[in-house]
Amino acid sequence: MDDEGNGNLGNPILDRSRLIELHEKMLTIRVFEERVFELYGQNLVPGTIHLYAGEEAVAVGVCSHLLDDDYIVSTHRGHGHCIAKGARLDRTMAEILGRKDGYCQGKGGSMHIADFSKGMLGATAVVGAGIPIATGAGLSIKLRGTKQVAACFFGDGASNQGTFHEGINLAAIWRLPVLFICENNLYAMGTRQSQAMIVPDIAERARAYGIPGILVKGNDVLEVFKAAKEAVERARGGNGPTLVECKTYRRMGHSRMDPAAYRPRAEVDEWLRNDPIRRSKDELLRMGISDAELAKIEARVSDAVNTAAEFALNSPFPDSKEAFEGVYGQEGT
Ligand SMILES: Cc1ncc(C[n+]2csc(CCOP(=O)(O)OP(=O)(O)O)c2C)c(N)n1
Ligand SMILES: [Mg+2]
Repeated sequence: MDDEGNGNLGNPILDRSRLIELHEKMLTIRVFEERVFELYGQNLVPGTIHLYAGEEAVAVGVCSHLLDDDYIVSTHRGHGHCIAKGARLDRTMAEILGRKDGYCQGKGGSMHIADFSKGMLGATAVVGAGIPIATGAGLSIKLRGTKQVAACFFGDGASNQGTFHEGINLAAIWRLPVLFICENNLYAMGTRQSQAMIVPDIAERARAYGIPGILVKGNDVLEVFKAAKEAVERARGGNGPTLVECKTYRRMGHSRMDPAAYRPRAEVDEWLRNDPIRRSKDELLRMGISDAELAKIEARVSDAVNTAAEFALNSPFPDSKEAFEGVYGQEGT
């Protein structure tokens, strides 16, 4: 018997084939991010990058409940959100590399990817700016009377912005179908959460808006999956928003140039041991997956990322004549 009294090697939250899908998606994000890091080192990525490695269980656990016409709103750390929501790896990589075949014709780059065909409303470099956008998407859903939901990802730092209060308060009073997903990776750049707020758990703030707040281990994809299921069901059932706080950790510094020396070594080591992909792999092994099956997954992921990188590297840069196409401002203003 397992802890849950199941009497077999199944998992009470997810069956094996579904967990394999989630594991593969998380691994895809990890390998994709490792490739972005390499390409950045070769001077092939314009601007900077904020890698999602270490936080994969959050995007994957949430997006695995969403359909193509559900919405997500992302952040400056958004590659994982795009991939989890079903964006193509090749066009995502092309965008990061500033190439014409990218989702925004290479004009947005790492921090401004959008793919409306998959309900990915966009990333934003302005911390907290996505929260009212998700509330707006929720209002649009409610006015149109569909069963869609909108999920908004944001960090612990963003939860101290005024937009957090305004966005969640409005969603609460109008009972909008929004999931507010706080990715609490314990730092906003080099500022520890405890230097920026007194409450230890951001989920507690839900009480101020009269909505449910759920705190989960954000590196455990099963826990995130379970909490997101509850929040999606509440939203689709017309019962309003939920705040889900996922405690997680970035494997790297805040951005490519940050060595993250402000993080104590013991803390980093503990979180690296608690890696989300290591956890899902251990769970799959417990369920009886063979080494050969795991190797097949790894090979599939590696091929997919290689193909995406090749596509992006072969894509041309946009022509300077197109610089003002697809933007709101008039040329010369
Ligand atoms: C409004 C605004 N203020 C400050 C910044 C600079 N900045 C970029 S990322 C960041 C930290 C964000 O922390 P958090 O919301 O926890 O997200 P994380 O980077 O940890 O994923 C800051 C302060 C910004 N981009 N926008
Ligand atoms: Mg943070």
